[in-house]
Amino acid sequence: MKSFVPLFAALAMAFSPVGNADAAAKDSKPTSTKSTKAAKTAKAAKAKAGKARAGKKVAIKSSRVIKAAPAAAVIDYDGEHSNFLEWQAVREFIEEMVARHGFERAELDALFGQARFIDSAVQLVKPAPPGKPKNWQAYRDRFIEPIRINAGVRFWNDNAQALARAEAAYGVPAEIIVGIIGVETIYGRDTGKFRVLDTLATLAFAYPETPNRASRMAFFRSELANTLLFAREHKVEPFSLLGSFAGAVGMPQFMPGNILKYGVDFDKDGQIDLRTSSEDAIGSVANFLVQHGWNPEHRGSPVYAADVSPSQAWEPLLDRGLAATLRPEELRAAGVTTAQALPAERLYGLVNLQNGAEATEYWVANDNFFAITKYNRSYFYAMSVIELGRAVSAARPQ
Ligand SMILES: [Ca+2]
Repeated sequence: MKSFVPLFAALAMAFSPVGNADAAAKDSKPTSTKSTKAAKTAKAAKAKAGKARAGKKVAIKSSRVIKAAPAAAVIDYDGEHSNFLEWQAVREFIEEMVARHGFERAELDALFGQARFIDSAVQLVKPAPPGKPKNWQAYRDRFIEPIRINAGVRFWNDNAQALARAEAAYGVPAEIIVGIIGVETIYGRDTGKFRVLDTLATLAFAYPETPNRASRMAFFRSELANTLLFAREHKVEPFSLLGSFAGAVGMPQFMPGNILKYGVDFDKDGQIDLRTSSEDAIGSVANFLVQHGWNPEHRGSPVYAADVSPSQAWEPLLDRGLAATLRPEELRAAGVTTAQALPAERLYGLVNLQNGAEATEYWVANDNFFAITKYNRSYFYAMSVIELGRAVSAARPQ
């Protein structure tokens, strides 16, 4: 979390965490609902292997696929039936939900009796193999492209009123909200088809062997609890919640804990519905950003193109965490210059965007850039959001 390098690993997986996410959610959030299809390669055999690795006591009735459930047409039935109720850790989880939150044991038994093991989720959370050098331009090209821009123009036109209302209420410009929802799910086109309960149960109790396994399992276990709490509080059938392989829900890909904390019923129909209500998605994204440091008083671009001196005196200013901590004079003294003058009395961060074999780009970023990185802990992500929002804005008829 401190170092930046791992941030990019998350990106590589494309699994956009919203996930937004708080620290823990990061690598999980991701944007990667998109890769669910690709991930489907993992089948029953691998599922068994995965479970064995996870060292769980599993009673798998392998490949007994259960048909059914209401929204069958949209649900991803990649999962196989796995009797979660026979897993010790699941029993403990249920007891905790009963003791701590007053759930009915029988009700939770019934839910977990129907949950499926989603092997593709296990495969997708594995660390990406060490790959090619980071390349901002290549990453950027995936998001700043005509299909996404055109969908963004439609989304903006269809939701101009809600976007203006969010801007007035939270001080977050339409351009940024449009950038986030576009990068996350192409404006709701790609929100994920997994039942959130299935993927979270799988990742909470059978996370693959990775160095951070314990903390990731704890994170998904808490998101599983959040899912049950959210469903109860908002009177939603828990299996009706659909999301990415990591449990991120709806147009803005919020993890359930973030829906509880930052979700907004912006269309005031009594429900927080991030999957089908654009207004709720818009209000929730704006609220999330404000709660994570978006400063409405910082008008204008969150980033300034920068040049760095050959002296390398600026190197120690890199990787200072996801926060603006540097005064303009510190940047200048270290050889960082911007064509546009930096508003004084504010703090900034130095951002480097690597371009493979090509020259690295440098930017000076303010609080608002770093607020976007709280949504997904990556410079590439935040810059894509800004650039997509700009491109959509420029493409709209004035
Ligand atoms: Ca609503």
